[in-house]
Amino acid sequence: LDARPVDKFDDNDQKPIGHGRMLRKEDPRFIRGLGKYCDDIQLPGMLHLAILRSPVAHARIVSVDISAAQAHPKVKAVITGADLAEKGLAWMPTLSNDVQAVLATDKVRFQGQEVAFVVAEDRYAARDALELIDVDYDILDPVVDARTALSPDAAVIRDDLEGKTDNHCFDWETGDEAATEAVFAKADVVVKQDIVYPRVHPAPMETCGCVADYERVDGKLTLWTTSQAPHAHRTVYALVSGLPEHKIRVIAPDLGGGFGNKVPIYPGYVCAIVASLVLGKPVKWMEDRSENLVSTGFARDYIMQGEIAATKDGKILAIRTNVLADHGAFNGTAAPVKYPAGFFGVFTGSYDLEAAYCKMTAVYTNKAPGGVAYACSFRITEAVYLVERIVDCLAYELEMDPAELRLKNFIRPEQFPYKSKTGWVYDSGDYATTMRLSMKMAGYDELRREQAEKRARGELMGIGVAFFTEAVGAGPRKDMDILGLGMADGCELRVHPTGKAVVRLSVKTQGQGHETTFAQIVAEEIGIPPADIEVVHGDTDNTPFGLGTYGSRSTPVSGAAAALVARKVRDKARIIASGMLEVSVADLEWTKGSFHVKGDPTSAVTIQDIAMRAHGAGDLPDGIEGGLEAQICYNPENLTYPYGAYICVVDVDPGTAQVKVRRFIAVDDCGTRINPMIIEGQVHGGLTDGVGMALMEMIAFDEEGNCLGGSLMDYLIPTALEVPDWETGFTVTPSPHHPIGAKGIGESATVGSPPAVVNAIVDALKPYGIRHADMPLTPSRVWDAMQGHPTPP
Ligand code: PCD
Repeated sequence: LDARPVDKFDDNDQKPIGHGRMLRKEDPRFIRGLGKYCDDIQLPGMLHLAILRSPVAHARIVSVDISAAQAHPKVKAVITGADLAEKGLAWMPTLSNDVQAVLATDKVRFQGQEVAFVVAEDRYAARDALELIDVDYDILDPVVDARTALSPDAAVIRDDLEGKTDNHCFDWETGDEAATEAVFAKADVVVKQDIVYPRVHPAPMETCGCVADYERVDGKLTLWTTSQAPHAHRTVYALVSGLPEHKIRVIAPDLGGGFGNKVPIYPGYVCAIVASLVLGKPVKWMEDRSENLVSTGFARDYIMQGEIAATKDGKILAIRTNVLADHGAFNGTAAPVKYPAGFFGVFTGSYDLEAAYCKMTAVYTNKAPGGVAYACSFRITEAVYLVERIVDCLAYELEMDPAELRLKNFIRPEQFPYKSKTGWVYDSGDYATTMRLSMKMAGYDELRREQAEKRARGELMGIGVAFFTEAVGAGPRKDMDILGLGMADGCELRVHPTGKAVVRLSVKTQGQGHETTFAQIVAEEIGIPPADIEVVHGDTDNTPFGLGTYGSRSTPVSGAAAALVARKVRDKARIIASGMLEVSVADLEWTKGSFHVKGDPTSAVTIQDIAMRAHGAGDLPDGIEGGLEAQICYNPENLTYPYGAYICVVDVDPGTAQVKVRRFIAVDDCGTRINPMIIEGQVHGGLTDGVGMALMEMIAFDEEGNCLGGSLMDYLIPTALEVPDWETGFTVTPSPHHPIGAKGIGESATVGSPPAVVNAIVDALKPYGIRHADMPLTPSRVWDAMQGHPTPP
């Protein structure tokens, strides 16, 4: 392993970007178990924190008796909501300008809510002591179903908010209601369908946790934490705690997956900080699996009604939707402030429409807070599911082939940049080419013939088509901020005297390979091999400010920053080279890794020569300071709009209603591809996620508000057994405004695959006259659908 070449850049034919199989720089440590995660942090004198959680969904807290827990010999502190309230720390802001209880004071509002915490000498003692705390709860009626949350007799969950008399959270709309109504009125065909995207959970392999270490002498707080956005978290801690920001260092070490779960600030982090401040000792808090599933950011939970209007020959005219959004007990959505429904506005999909309108109502319920963008650039997953399902419903009613229907309605290449009817400016695309490639790879016509034969024999084979467009790469900062922090990202590049470099990022990899791909981007621009470029990330003391990794924004925003900072260094290198070669700057030509005098390739200086010169003795050209480094902050001009065409083939067993995903063809277009192997891995992971959501994942609740998905025995996530060998392909349509033309890819497959799988299952069930069934399509749900029973709410 040690001898393994990290990359083959020495081979001069290989370009750092797009290099076929460049291996990941981080993998030698990961595959040998040498990654360093939060729970690996061990500090002298470190104490352990455990959280007491509410067993019920809705109750008034009558009393909390901690005396027995305090008496436990290994316990150092027991803290309740009342203790935090005294210090003004019982409530904290959420990322969407709501407030959330750090520890409950008045009421508990969801099962699993934080009620008190214990700090002890070891993890076991801390957990044991939780059992010694006696809480008297006065049980209240829980509000579990979003559909009845606004009924006048529903208990009011958020009576902590002044003047609150119902469970209304917010209203939101986009598009043109009247124009849409007019188009619907003249349409030949209108199809309406209720569609639910159930509550699911990101469930990363590593749960959330932290180690807080407050040094009383120098007043410095170091927080090792599972954070996808270390800089933003640091600022929030500074604002809330009053600790000076330069005295807070947030370190996100290796993360065992994030998937949006590690974007919010959870009460546990705040508890650990408080504990370290109070005790003057390092304090570790790590969730267990159930705590993660029951209490941390969920995703989706949208109850949607979709309507589509078309001509009888299949020209789609308009889409309209009404959404009821379940936000749980506190609005913990992580989305840019101006977008309470995230980027749901892209529900018009990849189609050229005359009009569109969405009306949304969000409600509070007695469920865990969240609304995180689980592999979904802020609610795009829901939007894509809605449009791709409703388009299939239209195909069903018109008896048209779903691929043909899509091809007929795509935004055409010459229409880009395309402004959608809800105001989004799609940067570039050639949808029909990507769709046709996926059909070719699938052998689409042959599949349809096979299906017809099987249907004649009573076999249930389904072919599902989905085409998606995402909007990823938040900023631009004029439109987008989180808690007032503009969505731009910094990048710093230093080239050392010997020509090795360090690039410092504001984004934070969670497994997707930034240590490799950002080195590739810089290598492409300044010609230093990727192996000679160290990528530093996840430490606020050692990286420039920026808003972090989620919504597939690292490549669109920080990737652009990395390219531009490298160009800035190259510009300086050019001036130094002109001094070295004693020619004017205009007479120099750049070939990968060196400058030479035009027309004389032998008179070259390499970037390494220039680096030594920049740091060496003697004069530099006028006005040039020593050193070879630069820093920038990149504010994206627009989002990037990756897209893809997915085709799924399923077989449904008519006797057991079990679904087998037999084939899955995914053709993605993320513009310029930096590392094809990593992209393939991202797509494989996302497709697996999508199959999981379509077939088995759901965080459900019983009528008392008990979470039924609190373990991996109950919340089923897919394994290699449930998924086929993926068949992937790609087209390349660069983003016109990104310096290297790259778009995001990390979430594409999770966004695009659920509708492909569901469309395939519904297609298989066509002989039963079924037009729609709700996820997750477990055997029992498919069976019910086959018996003509609608999906239960
Ligand atoms: N790339 C390339 N090329 C292109 C693009 C991209 O190569 N064109 C690559 C890069 O570099 C990186 C990846 O790929 O590495 C990705 O990217 P992006 O798309 O940019 O993204 P990011 O930002 O980086 O990341 C993020 C994402 C998300 S968002 C999610 S969910 C998930 C994904 O990522 N997560 C994860 N993936 C993954 N993987 C892993 N392994 N892990 C994890 O955790 Mo959210 O919002 O958070 O929900």
